Amino acid sequence: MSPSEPSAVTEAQARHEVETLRQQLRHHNHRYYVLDDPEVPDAEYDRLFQRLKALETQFPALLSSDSPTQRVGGEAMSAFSTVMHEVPMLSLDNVFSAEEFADFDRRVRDRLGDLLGQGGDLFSQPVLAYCCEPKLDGLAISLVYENGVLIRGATRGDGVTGEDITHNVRTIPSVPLRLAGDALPALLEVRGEVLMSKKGFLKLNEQQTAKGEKTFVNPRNAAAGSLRQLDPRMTAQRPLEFYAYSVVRCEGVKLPGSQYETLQKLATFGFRLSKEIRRAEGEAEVQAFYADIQQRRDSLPYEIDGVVIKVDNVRWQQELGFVSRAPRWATAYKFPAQEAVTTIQSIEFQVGRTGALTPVARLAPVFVGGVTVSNATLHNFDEIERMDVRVGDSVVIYRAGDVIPKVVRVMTERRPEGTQPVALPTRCPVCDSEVERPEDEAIARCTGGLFCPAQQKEALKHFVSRRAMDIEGLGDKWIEQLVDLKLIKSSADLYTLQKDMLLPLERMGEKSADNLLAAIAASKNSTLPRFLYALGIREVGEATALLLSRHFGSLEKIMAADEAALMQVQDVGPVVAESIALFFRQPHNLEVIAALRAAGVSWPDMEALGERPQPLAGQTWVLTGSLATMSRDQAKEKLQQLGAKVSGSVSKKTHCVVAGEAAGSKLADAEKLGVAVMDEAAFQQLLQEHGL
Ligand code: D41
Repeated sequence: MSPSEPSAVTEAQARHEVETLRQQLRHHNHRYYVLDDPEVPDAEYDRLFQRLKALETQFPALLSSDSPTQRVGGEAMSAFSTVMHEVPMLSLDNVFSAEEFADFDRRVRDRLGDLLGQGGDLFSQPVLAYCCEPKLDGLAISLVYENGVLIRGATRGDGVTGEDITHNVRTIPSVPLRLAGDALPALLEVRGEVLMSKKGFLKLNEQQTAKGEKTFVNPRNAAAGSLRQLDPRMTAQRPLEFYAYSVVRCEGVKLPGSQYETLQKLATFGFRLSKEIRRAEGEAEVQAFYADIQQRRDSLPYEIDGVVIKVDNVRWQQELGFVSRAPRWATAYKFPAQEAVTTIQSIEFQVGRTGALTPVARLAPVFVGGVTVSNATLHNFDEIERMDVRVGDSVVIYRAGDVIPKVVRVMTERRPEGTQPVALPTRCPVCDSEVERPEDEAIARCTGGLFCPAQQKEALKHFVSRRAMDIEGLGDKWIEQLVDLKLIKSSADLYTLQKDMLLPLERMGEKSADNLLAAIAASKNSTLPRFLYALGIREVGEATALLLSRHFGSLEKIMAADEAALMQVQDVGPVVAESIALFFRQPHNLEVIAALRAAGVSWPDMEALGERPQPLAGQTWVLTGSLATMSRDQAKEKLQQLGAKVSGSVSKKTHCVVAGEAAGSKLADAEKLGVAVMDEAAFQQLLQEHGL
């Protein structure tokens, strides 16, 4: 049942439920707004809130002015002085589905009636223009400017009164202290969102860890905590940003009659706007905007929890007006929840490529962020100890895009009796070898090495992966079977596989067996950096493998290098050097390498490559669109051979962008920033000139 549907309860039952809901909501409000320490995810709060609202709609007699539905927000913090908002800061109603948004659109058009019809022709349905904005997940604030000078910043508070945080907002670099331009309003009040970018948040948490201080749960809490600092010097050190989204008072300058254009006007005053803001004609275009943003959500620089859709025409906004504290002309169109509460049914340990034991929580299935989730990672044993997660606990899990869901918090207040702390296994759950955990490390490992089937499987999956030996079609399922049937143990065994060994595998046909063998054979022609990366040496990722290859030129030289020699390589420090040297001291690894070479795995000599002049050294290049003559990875490899760094995004420091077919926003960025752009033909020519 959706929370807004009428339910079959009597008024007496409803009275009881309403009281309980109000108590719960007040409690959560206090935790959230006053203590800044929420106990439940927003989605659970929303659910309670929607239920209360539905009951109050069904039984208007139960409505009372002190209901949480009649007051959005919390109390002003006592340490800051309280300010009254000249124009109340409204809240937003929510819709959660395409149907609900279509209803909103229909309601608005019905209300506008004739007004909207004017100018449209007789046969077409009049469509309404909307200003579409991402719903930034930060804190709403209000800024007042007199004659172009910032005189006050205030939090939203309960919408009527907030806290005076002028000293703190002044430290936020994207808040203009003085408006730009020369035709300035005598008075301007701007509303917007203060937030912390995902990058800024990660960096802040790193610093907090380094200082031995408490880390923040998410960017929103970090922004709230930073804005609430009593000492503005503390706030100044936090990477806060301000994005403007509306004007409520403006005197002395005439503003455009459209929300979208008003925002553009704010940009000319020096305010920052989200780059995602668009104007949409009609409901269908809004739905497309929503779908597009939802799909790109994870790659945005900040967290958002939906979009905000506003009637673009300001005169019509006034016509539509407000209901209680929310405008009728705007709505938040929310994404499905990304956090949810569930219980832990068991905790298991998975063994990775290097033997690391990763604890995984098996969960009571729960719907979160659009999918049902029944597993979540707990990262490592330290994390278990830090959170004191136990089997039977209620936990908050979080899921971002395609990222593996993780347990973010244990609700110890709901812990059942008789639970036990989780113990680190003393033996590997896969091969029964001893588990070791060095004093100073968070990670516990199986000591079985490549005798452990779990480590064999993971090492093989890495070896065949696209950026390593790139054996197409040899997926995880085949590797699991091959190892379970003891047909292979190490990467070298792959090259001894015969068709009659493959055919008994589940779901393996003649054709797939032939294709697999062909792909394995093709992988024998490799490159030194790929081969080195494929070996799976701890601490040696793709970039390090490339640097090592360039520096030494041959596998023999790398194998012969001692730790001092290894540390001559760019980016190789003592930890990496030790790991490499250790790897090449293991007789087992030397045997596998010899067997691989005997099977015919080879690469062109890189000694010559090592001395290749690096005409693009010190330059940063960006690839965009698809190239007809090579894959993006191949193009990247070639650019790196010429000494260039290849980056994923365009900035002022980019030297050149190579634009293939269907190049998108990166090309636009390049043009905006005046960065050189090269097409595929020119790129080909450049490569040829340098013998590639
Ligand atoms: O990005 C946001 N979080 C956002 C919040 C936005 N883009 N626009 C908003 N517009 C409004 C109205 C329509 C009332 C001017 C809002 C909010 N309000 C809002 N933020 C917190 C409560 C209300």
